[in-house]
Amino acid sequence: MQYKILVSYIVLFCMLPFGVKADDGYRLWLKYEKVNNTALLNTYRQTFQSYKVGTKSPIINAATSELTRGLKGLLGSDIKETSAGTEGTLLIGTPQNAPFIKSLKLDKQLKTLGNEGFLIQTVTVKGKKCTVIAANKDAGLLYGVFHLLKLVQTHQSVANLSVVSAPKLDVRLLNHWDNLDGTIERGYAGKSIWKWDELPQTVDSRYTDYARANASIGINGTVLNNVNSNPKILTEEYLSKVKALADVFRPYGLKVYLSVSFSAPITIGGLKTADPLDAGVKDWWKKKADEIYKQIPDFGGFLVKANSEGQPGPQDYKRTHADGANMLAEAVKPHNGIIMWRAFVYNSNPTVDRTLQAYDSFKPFDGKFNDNVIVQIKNGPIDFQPREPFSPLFGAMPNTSLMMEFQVTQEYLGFSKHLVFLSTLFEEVLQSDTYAKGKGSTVSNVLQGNYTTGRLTGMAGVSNIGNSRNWCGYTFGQANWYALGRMAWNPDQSSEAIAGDWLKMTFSNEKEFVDPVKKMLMESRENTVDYMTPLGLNHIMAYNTHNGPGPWVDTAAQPNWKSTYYHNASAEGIGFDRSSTGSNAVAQYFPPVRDTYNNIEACPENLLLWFHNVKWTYKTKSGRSLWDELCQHYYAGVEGVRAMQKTWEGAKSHVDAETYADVMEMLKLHEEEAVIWRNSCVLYFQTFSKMPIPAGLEAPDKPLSYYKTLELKYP
Ligand code: GCW
Repeated sequence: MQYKILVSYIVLFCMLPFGVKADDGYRLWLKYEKVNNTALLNTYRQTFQSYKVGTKSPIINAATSELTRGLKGLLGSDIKETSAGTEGTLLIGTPQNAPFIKSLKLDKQLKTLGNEGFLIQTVTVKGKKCTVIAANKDAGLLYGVFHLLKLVQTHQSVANLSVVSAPKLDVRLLNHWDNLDGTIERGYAGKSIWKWDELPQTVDSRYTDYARANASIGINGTVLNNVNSNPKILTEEYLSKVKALADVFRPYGLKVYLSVSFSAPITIGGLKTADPLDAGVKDWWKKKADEIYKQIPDFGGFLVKANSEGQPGPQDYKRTHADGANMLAEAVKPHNGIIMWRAFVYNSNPTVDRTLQAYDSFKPFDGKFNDNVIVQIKNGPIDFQPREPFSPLFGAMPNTSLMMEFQVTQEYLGFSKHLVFLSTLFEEVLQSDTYAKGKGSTVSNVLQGNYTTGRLTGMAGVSNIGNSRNWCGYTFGQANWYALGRMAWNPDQSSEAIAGDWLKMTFSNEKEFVDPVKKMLMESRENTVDYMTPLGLNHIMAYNTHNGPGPWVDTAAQPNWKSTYYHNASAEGIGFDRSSTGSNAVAQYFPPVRDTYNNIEACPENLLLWFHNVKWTYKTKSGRSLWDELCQHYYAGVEGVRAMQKTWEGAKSHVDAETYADVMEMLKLHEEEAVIWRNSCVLYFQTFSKMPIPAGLEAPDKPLSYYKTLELKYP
C-alpha cells in the first residue's frame, strides 16, 4: 500500500517519457484526454466551434455540460454557446424545443427513433456547414451528445456524419446486489457506493458521475438494492434517501427501481399475511406504491426474487408466480411502473435436475402475467457459470415479456482478481439460436420482442461496482460494465467493436496498443473457461464463496450445491447426463437445438459434459481421449493467462506507470490462481480417470491434499 502511494506521488509529479499521466481509473471511459493527432485535432476544432440548443431542461443541461466538459478536454479549448448558426455550430434539439431543428424537416428520420434514439448529421444551413444532433425527446439528445463525444474520443472522422441510433431494448438496467449495511452480495470492488447513513442530507458527487457513466452507455435504470431484499428499503426513512438519489439521476435519464421482499406487508406493514390474493395485502402494496410515486413520480418499479433460495413468495400461500407478480403489477400500474419478476427459482430436491426447474416453474404461466410484468431470466439454466447453454426459457414464453439477466460482477469468474472480458460471453448467449420460430430466432431477437405478444423488452446486468476508487476493483472490470450498456442498447453489437471503443476511450487510440490488447480481451473469457470449467463442466467452485476451485465439494446445505452433483466424475467418466437417457433437459429446447445437444457426437464440445456423461476414453474431435482433451484445456487456460502478461508487457509505453503496474500485479495473481485451478482440477479428476497427465505438460508441483486445504485471498 505504502509503495503504491509512493508510486502515485512520483508519477503525479513527473511526466512520463511518453506523456501518459497517472490515472486512478475514476474517470472510467470518460477521460476526454486531448486528441494527440494534430490533423484530427484541427478538424475537430473547426467542426465543433460552438453549440446552439433549444429550450433548456434538466436533461439538456446535463447534455450540454457533458458536451462542453468533453470537448474542452478533447480539443483543449472551450466551446461556447451561440444563438446564431455560424459555420461549425452544433445544433442540438428536438423539433418541439428548437425551431432551428424543426426547420430542418427531419420528421421522417426521427419517426423511427422513439423516445431515446437520436440522429447526428452533417448539414448545410444557409451555406454554413454544421452538425446536428436531433431527437424526439431530450433523453435522445443526451445519448446523442455522448455518441458524438465517443466519435471524437475514438478519433473517428466527423466530416460527413450520418448516424442514426435507437435502443433495441427498452429497459436497460444495472442490478445492484447492495445491502443496506453497505456490504455487497458477490461484490468485489469494496463497499456499496450508496451511503445510506448520509442520505438524504449529504449527496455524494460520485452519484452524478455514476449517472453520467451509465448515460454514456445508454443504461436508463438502476435497481439500488439486493434482490435478497431488506424490507427496510420500503420504509419512509429509506424512501427519502432513494428520492435523493432519483433526483440526482433524473437529468441523466436514469430511473430508480427497488428490489422488494414479498413479505414486506408482514415485516414492515404489520399485517398477518403477505398472501397476494388478500385484500389487505393488495391495499398495502397499492398504498406503498402511491407513497413512492408521490416522491418519485418517474420511479421505475420493483424487482422481485420470490420463492428462491429462501426468499418469501406467493407459493408460501399456495399462490403462483403469476398471482404474486400481477398483484404487484396492479399496485404500480396507475403510475406506469413495471414489475421485473425473476425466473431464477429452484428447490433443493436432488432428484430433479436443477437446470429443469426455472423452465418448469415458468413455462406453464406463459400468457398469465399482466402486461406491465417482465420475467427476468438469467442467461443460462443454472447460475452465471463461465459457460452455460442459453436458458431454454428464451423463446419458450411467446405470450410474456422477457428480459435478460447477465452478471457483470465476476462471482464465478475469478472476482476482480481475474482479467475476464465478459462481452464475448454476452455475445455468445445473445447470438445463440433458440429456433423458437425457426432459424434466426436468436436470443437477441427474442429479447427484442420479435416473437412475443408481450410489450416490454429489456436487459439487466448484476453490477460490479463498489466504492473502490476505480469503481470495479480493477481497471479492466470497467470494460464489463461498459459492455453491458452497449449490449443492452444493441444486443447485436459485436464484442470486438465494444472492446475497441472501450480501449480507445480508456487508454489510447494507438493501433499498436489497441490491436493486441483487444485480442487479449477477446480471448480472456475462453481462457477462464479453460482453466476453470472446460468442455461444459460447471459449478465446481469452492463452496459458498465460489473463491477458487472446489471440485471435491461433496457436503453442502443442499444436494444441488455440491460440486459432485454437477460433474458426476467416476471411474468410468464424467459429466451430467441431460440427454434423453438422463434428465432429458434437452427436451426443453426446440429442435434442432434439442437434437444437437442430445447427440453426443453432434453436441458442441464446449458443452459436452453439460449434456452428457462421457467415458474418459471417449475420442474427442481432436482425436484425443476425453481425459487428454480435458487436460489440454486446463493447461491452455494457464498459458492463455501467461500470454496476457506478455501482451500487457508490450502495452507498457501506452499506459501510465501506475495502471501498468497494477494490471501486471493483478495478472501475476491471475496466473497463480489459474495454476491453482488447473492443478486442483486435474489432480482431483485424475483420482477417477487414473490416467496420466499427457506428456509435455508440466506436472503439478504439489499434491491434491495441498490444494484441498488452500484458501484463496479475497480481493
Ligand atoms: O448467483 C447466485 C448467488 C447468490 C444470489 C443468487 C441470485 C442474490 O450465489 O448470492 O443471490 O444467485 O441470483 O438470486
